[in-house]
Amino acid sequence: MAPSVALVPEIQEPSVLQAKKNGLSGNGTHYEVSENYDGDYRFAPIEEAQVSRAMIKRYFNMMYERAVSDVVIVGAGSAGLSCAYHLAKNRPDLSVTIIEANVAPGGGAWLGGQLMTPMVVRKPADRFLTELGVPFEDEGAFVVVKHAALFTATILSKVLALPNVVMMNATAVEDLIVREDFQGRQRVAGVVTNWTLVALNHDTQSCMDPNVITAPVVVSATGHDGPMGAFSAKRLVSTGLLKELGNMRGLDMNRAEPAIVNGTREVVPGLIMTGMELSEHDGSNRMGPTFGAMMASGIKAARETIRIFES
Ligand code: 48N
Repeated sequence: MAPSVALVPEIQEPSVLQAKKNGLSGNGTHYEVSENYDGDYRFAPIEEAQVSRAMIKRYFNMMYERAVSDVVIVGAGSAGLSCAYHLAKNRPDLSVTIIEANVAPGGGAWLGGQLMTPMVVRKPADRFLTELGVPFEDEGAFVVVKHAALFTATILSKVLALPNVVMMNATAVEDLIVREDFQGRQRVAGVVTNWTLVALNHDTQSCMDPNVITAPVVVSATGHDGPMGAFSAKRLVSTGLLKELGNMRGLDMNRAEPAIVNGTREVVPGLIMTGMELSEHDGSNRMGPTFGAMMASGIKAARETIRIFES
């Protein structure tokens, strides 16, 4: 007979925790909060363990649930966030999991060019700014958002407010799950993750094994620079799924932006590539400090993802 699995007894909150959950102070008396900024600001009482448990319960439940996701988006820069927004808004039934290596998502979209803050977006990509409610100044063929962070903070807040989106920042994708599909083709079927600080220290500690998230579609938006730029494109080469990197070409705004948007596609079965990572994969030009192609490429990646789920 299979040994009965002793259920972990429900954690008994110390009575003082229960008391505080019920709006009582530790000694059972009711507490008062006060918003008196003249020296008598009072918070509701709390036990430190309540804070730990509030975080742990939510984060690890999310990790447990998203171990199987519908779509994983690697990289929360302007392309990845534009993809997440369009995808999660148009397909609220899909679980969208964003993996971002930096503590701060946003990639290169916190600044315009050469650390200057205004963000240039060429028409027709200004329509996405209007959809998001990001104000801009109209200069004719292009528009200017007064601070790049206004775009990034706005789209980030809207993406994270969508119920079917979760984001794991400070978390790196350090490999791809690649399986043979029923047609005998090599297919990307998810990602291999680790805390970024761990991923950056594999040569200082041995055997810090990763975690995995499976998904039928992975959208890679890892950009062209930074400590892990063009991650998936490089991994496709090292696993033999791509013969060689195209390597990003010199700056040519008029060639670069349409090439990135029109080139956004499923580069291998199960992996859609978007944004500046595509310039490294395809060998297309860079566009420098103009961001409309990132937004439009992200939207196209979302449309390609939806097409896969609807095919
Ligand atoms: O902003 P980026 O780098 O990438 P995109 O493609 O969203 O936007 C690119 C854009 O900012 C430009 O480079 C502009 C248009 N300039 C062009 C030019 O000619 O110079 O965002 C990529 C994100 C970053 O936040 C990284 O931290 C993250 O991806 N990332 C990863 N996250 C998880 N796992 C990884 N392995 C990984 N690698 C990168």
